Amino acid sequence: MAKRVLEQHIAVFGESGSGKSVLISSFYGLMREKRTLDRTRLDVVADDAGQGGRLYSNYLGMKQENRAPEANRFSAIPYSFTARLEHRGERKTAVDYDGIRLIWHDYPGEWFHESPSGPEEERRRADTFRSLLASDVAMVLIDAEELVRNAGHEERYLKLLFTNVRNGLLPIVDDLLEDSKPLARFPRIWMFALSKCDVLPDLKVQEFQDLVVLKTAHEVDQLRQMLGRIVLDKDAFAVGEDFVLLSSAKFSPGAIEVSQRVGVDLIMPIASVFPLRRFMRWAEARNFRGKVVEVLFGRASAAAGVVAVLVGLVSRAARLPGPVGAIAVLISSVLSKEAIEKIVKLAGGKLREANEDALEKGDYLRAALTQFGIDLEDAEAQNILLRSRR
Ligand SMILES: Nc1nc2c(ncn2[C@@H]2O[C@H](COP(=O)(O)OP(=O)(O)OP(=O)(O)O)[C@@H](O)[C@H]2O)c(=O)[nH]1
Ligand SMILES: [Mg+2]
Repeated sequence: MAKRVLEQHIAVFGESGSGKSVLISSFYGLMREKRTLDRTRLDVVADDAGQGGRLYSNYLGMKQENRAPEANRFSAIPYSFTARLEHRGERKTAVDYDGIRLIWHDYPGEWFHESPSGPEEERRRADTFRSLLASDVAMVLIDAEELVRNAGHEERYLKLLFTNVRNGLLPIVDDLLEDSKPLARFPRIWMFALSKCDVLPDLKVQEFQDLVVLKTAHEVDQLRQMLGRIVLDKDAFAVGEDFVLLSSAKFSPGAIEVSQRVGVDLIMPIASVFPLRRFMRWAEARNFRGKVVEVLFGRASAAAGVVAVLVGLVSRAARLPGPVGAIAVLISSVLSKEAIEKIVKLAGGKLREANEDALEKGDYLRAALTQFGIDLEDAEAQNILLRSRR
C-alpha cells in the first residue's frame, strides 16, 4: 500500500529582526498546546527533533518566562512539521495518507543585506529560493517597530526594505531564467504582512495598505516586475495586493502575552484555501488553458486533505464532526475538483449555511474547507486581513 504525506508550503521573507523566528515559534506553540492536542488527538512533531526542541523552548520561554527568543540570525533550512494520522480499522483505498507535512520556508533576513561570501553560498541561496517555489503564497514581512521608529517618514524604511528584497533576489532570478523558461509553479500571491502589529494597536489593515501604497508604489512595482519575469502567465500573479496584520504575542516591558497573538492562526488558511479561491477566480475570468490551469488546480484535492487536518490544529473557532486524528481514511476519499470549486467559491451567508449543513451531516471535508473560509472572512471583518478583489 502506498504511503503518502500531503504537503503544505508557505514562504516567509523578512529582514533580519523582523520577527520571523518568533512567528514560527508562536505558530508551533499554538499547534502544540495541550488544548489543541486534546481537541484533535493529533500530535504535530518537527521533523528535525533539535529544531522542534528549540522552537518549543522559544515558545515556553515567552509564555512562562516573558523572554524573547535569542536571535539566531540565519538557518536557511526549511522548518518542517508532520502530523501523523491514526489509522483505525480497515484501509479501504489504494492510496492512504499517513500524514500532513507543513513546510515553512524562512529566507534568511541577512541575505538581503550581504552579498554571498562566495560561490558556495551563492548556490545555497539559489537552492533555498528554489525550494520555496512549491509555496502558493509568499509573505513579505514589514516590521511595525520600524514604522514606529520612522514615524512621519515611513518611506525611509519602506523604500529601503523593498529595494533590499528586490536586490537580494535579483541575482537568483537572473540565474533561474538562464536555465529555465518562465515557471508555471511559483508563489503567485505575494502578500504584505505587518509583523509585530501589537506595537501599532490601533492600526487597521486598510491603513497599513494605504501607507504602503502611498509611500512605496514605485518600489513595489519594481519588485513586481522583477518577480514577474519568472512566472508563466502574469495575469495570474499578485504582488502587494493582499495585506495582513501579524503579531506573535503582545510584547510589553517585562511581559510577553502569547495568548494575545494576531493573525498567527490565519497563516494556514492563507496558505491553503485563500490561494485556491483566488486561482479559481483567475482561471474563470481569464480562461487560462494548459499548464497554468493544471498547476493552479493540480493540487486542489490534495489541498482539501491538508485543510481537513489543519483546521483542527489552527482554527480556534473550529467545530468539526469528530476528532482530526480519526480522519485518515476520509482524506483518501478525494473530493473532485468541481466539488472543491463549489465550496471554495462560497461567501457570506451561503458559506455559513454550508458550514452548518456540513456539520449536521458529518461531512468532514466540507466542514473543514468552509471553516477556513469563515476564518478568512472573519479576519476581514476584524480589519486584520485585506484580500484583493481582483
Ligand atoms: N512587539 C513585538 N515584538 C516582536 C514580535 N516578534 C518579534 N519581536 C521582537 O523582535 C525581535 C527579533 O525577532 P526574530 O523573530 O528573532 O527576528 P528574525 O526575523 O528571525 O531575524 P533574523 O533571524 O535575524 O533574520 C525579537 O527578539 C522580539 O524582541 C511581535 O510579534 N511583537
Ligand atoms: Mg530568525
